[in-house]
Amino acid sequence: MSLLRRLAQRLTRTRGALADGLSSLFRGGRPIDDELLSELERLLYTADLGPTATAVTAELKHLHGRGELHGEEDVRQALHAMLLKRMDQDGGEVDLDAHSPTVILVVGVNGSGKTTTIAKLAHRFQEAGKSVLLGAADTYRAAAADQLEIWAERNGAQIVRQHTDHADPAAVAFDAVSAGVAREVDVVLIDTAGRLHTQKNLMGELDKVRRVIDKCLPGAPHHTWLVLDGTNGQNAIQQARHFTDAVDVTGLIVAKLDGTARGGALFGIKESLGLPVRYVGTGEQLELLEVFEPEAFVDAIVCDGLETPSD
Ligand SMILES: Nc1nc2c(ncn2[C@@H]2O[C@H](COP(=O)(O)OP(=O)(O)OP(=O)(O)O)[C@@H](O)[C@H]2O)c(=O)[nH]1
Ligand SMILES: [Mg+2]
Repeated sequence: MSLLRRLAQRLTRTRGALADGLSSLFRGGRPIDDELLSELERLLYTADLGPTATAVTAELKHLHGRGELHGEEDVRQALHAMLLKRMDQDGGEVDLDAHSPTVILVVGVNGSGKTTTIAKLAHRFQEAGKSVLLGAADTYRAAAADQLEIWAERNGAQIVRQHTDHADPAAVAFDAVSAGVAREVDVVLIDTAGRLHTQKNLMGELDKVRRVIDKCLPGAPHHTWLVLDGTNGQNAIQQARHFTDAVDVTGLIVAKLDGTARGGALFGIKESLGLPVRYVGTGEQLELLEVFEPEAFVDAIVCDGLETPSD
C-alpha cells in the first residue's frame, strides 16, 4: 500500500475534518459565498490549523473575489497548494550512511511517545538492513529500560543499559556510543527520560548528555529529534520551544496523529519552529511510523476519493 493510502487510512480524524468536511460543505451544490468560506474556516480550525486557518481563508476569499474559484474541486486544489507551500521542506529518510555509527538522541516531554518511537525507528532501520544499538538513558524510571530491553530482545537489536537505580544518563549514553563504535553498528538510538521545562536541572542534563556523546564520538549526536504528542495540536509549539531553547534540536517527530483531528497543527509547528518534521507516528504498533513526505501528508488530509484500496 502506498504511503499516501496508509496515511489516509490512519489520519482519519484530521482527514474527516478537512477532506470529508470539504465534501460536506458543497453537498447539495452550494455556491461559494462568504458563508461557505466562513464554514470552511471553522473546519480548518477544527483540524487545528490555528493562525494558518485565517491566512488560508483570506487567500481563498481573494481568489474567489478574482473569480478563480468555481466549485469544490477548485477550492480543494487551492487549499492543497496553499498548505503544501507552507510545508516546504525536503521529505524523505535521513542519510544513515554519512556517519559510522549515526547517533540519534531522542528527547521530549513525559509520555510524548519517545520510547515507542525509538522502537519503531529501530524496526524501520533494521528492515532497511541497518544494525541498531539502543542506549537506555532514561534512568529515572526503572521500567523505562525494561520497556526498551523487551523490545530489543524480541527484535534482535542490541541494548546498553544499567541495572542500578538513578544511574547517570550521560554515562549510559557514553557507554552506548562507545559500544556502538566498538561493535561497528550502523545506528545508535539514545532514549531519554521525559522532562518538563520547569525542571531546569533535567533540561540542563540534556546538554550534558550531548556534550558527553560528542566527547565519545566527535560530531555526535548527528541528530537530536524532539518527539511531540500530536494530540496536543498547537499547544505542542510552546512545549517544543522550551526544548529548542535548551538543546540543539535538529528535527521533529510528531507521534499519535492517528488519535486526533488536530493534525493540521503540523503546519504551525513546522512554521513556528523552523525545524523539519522527520516522521509521524500513526498508531501504537511497531510499523506505524511513516517518513514525513509533505505532499503525501497534504494529499492524505485534503484530497477526496482515497477510500478505495487500489494499491
Ligand atoms: N495511538 C498512538 N499511540 C502512541 C503512538 N506513539 C506512542 N503511543 C503511545 O503513547 C504512550 C506513551 O508512549 P511512550 O513511548 O512510553 O512515551 P515516552 O515519551 O517514552 O514516555 P516517558 O518515557 O514516560 O516520558 C504509550 O501508550 C504508547 O503506546 C502513536 O503514534 N499512536
Ligand atoms: Mg520513555
